[in-house]
Amino acid sequence: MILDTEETLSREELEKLQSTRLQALTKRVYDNVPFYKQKFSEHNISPADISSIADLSKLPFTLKQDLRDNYPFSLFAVPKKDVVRIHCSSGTTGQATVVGYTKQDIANWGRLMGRCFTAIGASADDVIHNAYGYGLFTGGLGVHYGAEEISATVVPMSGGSTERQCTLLKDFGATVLCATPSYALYLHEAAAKIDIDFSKLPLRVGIFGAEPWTEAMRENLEKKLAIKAYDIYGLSEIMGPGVGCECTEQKGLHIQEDHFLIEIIDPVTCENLPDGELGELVITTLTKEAIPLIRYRTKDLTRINRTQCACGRTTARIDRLTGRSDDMLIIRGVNVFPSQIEEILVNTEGTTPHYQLILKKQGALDTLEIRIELAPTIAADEIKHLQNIERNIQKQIKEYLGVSAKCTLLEANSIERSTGKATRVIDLRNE
Ligand code: DLL
Repeated sequence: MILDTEETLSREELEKLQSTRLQALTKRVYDNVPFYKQKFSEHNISPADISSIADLSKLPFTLKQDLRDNYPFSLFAVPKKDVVRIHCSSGTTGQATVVGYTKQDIANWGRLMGRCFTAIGASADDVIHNAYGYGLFTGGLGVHYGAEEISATVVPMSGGSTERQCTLLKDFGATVLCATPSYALYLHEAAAKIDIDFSKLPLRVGIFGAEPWTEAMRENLEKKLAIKAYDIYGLSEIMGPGVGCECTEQKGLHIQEDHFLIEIIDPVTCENLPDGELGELVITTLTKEAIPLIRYRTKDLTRINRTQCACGRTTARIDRLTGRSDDMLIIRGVNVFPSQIEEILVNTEGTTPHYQLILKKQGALDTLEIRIELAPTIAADEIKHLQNIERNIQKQIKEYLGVSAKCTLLEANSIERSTGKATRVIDLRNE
C-alpha cells in the first residue's frame, strides 16, 4: 500500500503547507467572491492579516444559509466557463444548496476518494459495487471517481432496483460495497428473499456513510454481511464523500488535512474547543477552486484526535459523528440524539434495526414513540414475548437516556425502506 506523501507529513510540515494554502485561499476569496470581501470588511480584516493557520480564528464563519442566500452561483470564485460540474444537496430541509467544481477540483476529489479506498485496503484487484445515488447527490460520482483512481473495477449501480443489485453483487463478484448503512442492511434483507447468502459472496468490505450510524450498527452489518464495515464522511458543501475516512484500524476517520483545515467549536458560544472535546466540526477548504469556503459550520458533532494512528498516517482523526447539532431531539427538556436510541435498539434481541422515532405533542407534553420491526423469526402472536421486548426497550431508554417512550413493535417489512439516506425521525410536534 502506497500512501500519498501528504498523508504522512510531520505536524510541522503539514501546518506549513496549510498556512501557505490558507494565505492563498483568503486572497482568492477576497479578490473573487463579493460575499467574502464584504464579510472580511465587516470583520475588519484583510488577507494581509492572515499569515498562518494560527490566524484562522480571525476569519468569519460561513453558514449553510449563506449558500442559500447566494443561490445558485454567487459564491463561485471562478468564471462559469471554468466550472465543469455542479452538484446539489437535496433541499429537503430548505432551499437546495449548489456547489461547483473546476477540473482541478474534480481531480483532487478523485485523488482523495482514492486515498479513502486505499485506506480501507481496496486496490486495483477489487470490484467496487457503488450503490450511492448518481446524479446531483455527491455520493455516486464522488465514490466512482475514487474507485477509478485506484484502477478498481466499478459497478456504477446507483440506488434502487434492490433485487437486481443483489443479483449483480453476486454475478459480478463484488468485493467492496459502497452504500448508506441503512441501504446495506436493506440489500442484505432483499438478498435473503432471493436466496442469496451474503456470507457466501466474495464481498469483504463495506464503505458506509452519508447518514449517522452507530458502533452497534457496525457490528450488526459486519456480522450480517460477513464483511469489515468502514465509516466514510463528507458533505457536498465541502466536496462530497472523502473529506474523511477510516483506515483498517477502525479507530476514527482520518481527515484529509492537506485539503481541509478542521476545528471544533462550541455550537452555542462558537469558541474553539481543544482536541478531544465534543463539539461542532468547522471546515475550511484549502484547495477548492470553484466554491472555496472559509470556516464552514457543518453542524456535525464530533471530536478531534491528533495522536498517531498505527496505520502510519499522521493526519488528524475525528470520532464517528454522533449526529448533528440540529438533529438533537429535546424531549420534555431532555436532550437525546437519535444515535443514542439506535445504540439501544440495535442490541435488542428479537428486533431488526429498522426503526422510526415519532415525536408528537399531547397537550403541552412531548411524546416519543419508537416504532421498530420485529425480527422475522419472532411470531407476531406471541403476546407475552412481544410485551417483554416492548418493556425491555422502554426500560433501557428510560434508564440510559432519561426519557419515557412508547414502544410499538411492527411486523417485519412494515417500515418503508430507503435506497439512500434513511428517514428515522418524524417530528409532528409543530403540526
Ligand atoms: O452525504 C456525502 C457523502 C456521500 C458522504 C457518501 C459519505 C458517503 P450531503 O448529502 O451533503 O453529502 O450530506 C452531508 O450527511 O453533514 C452529515 O450530517 C451526514 N453524513 C455524511 N457522512 C456521514 C457519516 C453526503 N459517515 C451530511 N456519519 C453531513 C454521520 C454523515 N453522518
